[in-house]
Amino acid sequence: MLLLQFSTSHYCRKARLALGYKKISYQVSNLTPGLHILKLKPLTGLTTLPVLLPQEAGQVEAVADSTNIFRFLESYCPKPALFLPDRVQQSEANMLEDWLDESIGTATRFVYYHFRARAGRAIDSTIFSQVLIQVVQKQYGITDATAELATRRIEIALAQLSQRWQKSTYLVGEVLGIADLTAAALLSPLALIPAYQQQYPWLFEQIKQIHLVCGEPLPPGIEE
Ligand SMILES: N[C@@H](CCC(=O)N[C@@H](CS)C(=O)NCC(=O)O)C(=O)O
Repeated sequence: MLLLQFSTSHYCRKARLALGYKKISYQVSNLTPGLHILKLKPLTGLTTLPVLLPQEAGQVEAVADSTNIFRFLESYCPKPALFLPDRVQQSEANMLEDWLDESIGTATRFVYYHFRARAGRAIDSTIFSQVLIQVVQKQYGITDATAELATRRIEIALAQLSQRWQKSTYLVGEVLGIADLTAAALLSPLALIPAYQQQYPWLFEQIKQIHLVCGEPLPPGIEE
């Protein structure tokens, strides 16, 4: 299998966690932001990464979107399961996964790039990195005001996740599932922001444990 990705994308990390959890061997191809559209549009009709190419007879050519990649991997390799056998619990996990994907992953992007362009500039102050950050900020409309709204959304999300994770180790049910992997990947960029490290140590411990279970290298800002 081949995973088309941006190496630093938290949505691509989400797909890698699932591949790792299921111990599926795969290779990655890192696309260049901007030029990625030339490859993706004809392949999937979308412009976003990750995209998984199963590269096997009898399988689809390409699976676009991290949520679809979860579904594909579950049917391709059912064990270990990422979907819960209880339908009600899985429905709750689906809802959490969608909320994390559509709302919280985006909010993390806003807070992270806003930080990287200002107080976190020293993380990588090269012209290339700073130009890329400016392009991302323009593309998504990241400003002081929109980053502030995103910060509030993350606060609400972390209150919800802390209740669930502290109650039972997993967000839904008694085993690791799609909601856990999604939260671990999509909140991981916050590890580079000192204020989050100070206020939410349990979050980064949980992200670390999930990465270890999945055999995925730890995100920047989280140490062994
Ligand atoms: N809902 C999508 C979101 C993926 C996404 O936003 N990917 C970003 C990288 S983090 C991307 O490819 N952006 C490039 C673009 O929109 O052209 C998923 O879960 O796969």
